[in-house]
Amino acid sequence: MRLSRYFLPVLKETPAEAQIVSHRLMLRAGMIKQTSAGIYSWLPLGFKVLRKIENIVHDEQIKAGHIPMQMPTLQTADLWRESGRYDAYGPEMLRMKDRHDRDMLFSPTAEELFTDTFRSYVRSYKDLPLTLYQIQWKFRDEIRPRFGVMRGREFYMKDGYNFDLTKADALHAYNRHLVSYLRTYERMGLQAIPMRADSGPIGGDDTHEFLVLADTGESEVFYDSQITDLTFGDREIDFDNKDQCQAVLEEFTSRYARTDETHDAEIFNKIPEERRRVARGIEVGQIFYFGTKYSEAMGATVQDAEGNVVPVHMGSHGIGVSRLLGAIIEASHDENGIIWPEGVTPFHVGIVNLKQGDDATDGACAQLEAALEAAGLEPLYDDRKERAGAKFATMDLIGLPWRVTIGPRGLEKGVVELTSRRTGESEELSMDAAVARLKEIYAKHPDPKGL
Ligand code: 5CA
Repeated sequence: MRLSRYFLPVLKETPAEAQIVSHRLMLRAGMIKQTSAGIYSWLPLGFKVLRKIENIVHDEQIKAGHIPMQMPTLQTADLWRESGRYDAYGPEMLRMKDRHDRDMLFSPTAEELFTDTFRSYVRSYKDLPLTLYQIQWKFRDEIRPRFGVMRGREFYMKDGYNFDLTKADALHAYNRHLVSYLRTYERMGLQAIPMRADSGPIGGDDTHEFLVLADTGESEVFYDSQITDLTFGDREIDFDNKDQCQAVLEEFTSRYARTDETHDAEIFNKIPEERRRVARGIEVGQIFYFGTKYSEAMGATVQDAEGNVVPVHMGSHGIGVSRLLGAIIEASHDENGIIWPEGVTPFHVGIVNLKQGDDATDGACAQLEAALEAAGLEPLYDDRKERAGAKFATMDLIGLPWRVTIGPRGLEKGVVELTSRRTGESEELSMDAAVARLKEIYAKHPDPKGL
């Protein structure tokens, strides 16, 4: 992509309405545009990151054995009356009527619709276990939408629903989700800590929220500092192996980590004082086990091996896909702009031409662009007739993790300059060596396949 042909409406001024850095940077970098309170247009750069994040979520869900599908955003109120949530949900649910005066709503979550789909087709325990999921727009008429995509009214969520014969099987599904979420967040360069939480309107007793530590987070969290030493890393996991998944759950919940909703000062104070942490966090996901709450209310049953008709055990599992952009930026930025982790960057590398219009530098930039593309990488080439300083400022703002700068002086020596956005360190090397280095870096962060 060439910047002269792209649509990247960066802002010079810092937007006054944005209170936190991720919101400011997403507006300034031309990633999103507010269209009304808590509702955003996703401009090309923001859309590109959103898609990458979505595709990582798909990759990891599919690896865990979960099956993607898509539900409508508009649903009939009748389904929600069956579960009792139509009246219980309150003003966060956006309700509307169609032309026949039928009550409709914009889905804030989809337990009812997935349970209805299940009961329409599945009759036998032999078809279990089953986990279906979607990545779809949700609407919650939040009383205080704020912080950009962090607390939107319309937001993009992955929501998954497991259907199992027994509680033990459903808890294995819970653990599978926990493992797949740890992998998902790490692939995005994030540490998200599972913390015991409250289940709210979804219901059930077992629930963990995944929190990214950040001063601007909306949740107060209490944890033992040893929990932050844990990483999932590149270990192998067999998602069908109950013991393996249970062991990961036990490991990642072996230290005190709770949100304020479930915080217990008595237990917390038993941790050695130097390890006690009170901080803030951004909730980027939540997993629930709620047993037969929906299956009993809605008649989602199967025949077991003895021929008894029994309600299935269920849970639901969410990832805040659009919120993740904000969380990643909160965790990874500096005073000049965003610093994308390699796993989610919208373009792999920026090319800055220091002397636009000069045949030799223009030619070298085009050559590098072609070589990077041939290596399977996606460069963003700043080919505008701008000062070098303005080009660097744009690159720093939009946060591509690597930049190659090409100018006449370097070309005389046969070198280009490769700069890391994170460290600011530069190195001069031949064009071929720069391509080889970038290829090597991104071999560790393959682009998600997605669906
Ligand atoms: N049905 C369950 C699991 S699929 C559910 O709705 N869970 S949830 O309410 O916890 O939402 C899942 C995730 O969506 C949250 O962890 C959070 O990351 C994200 N989320 C929730 N509300 C918003 C919002 N207003 N704006 C942006 N993201 C949100």
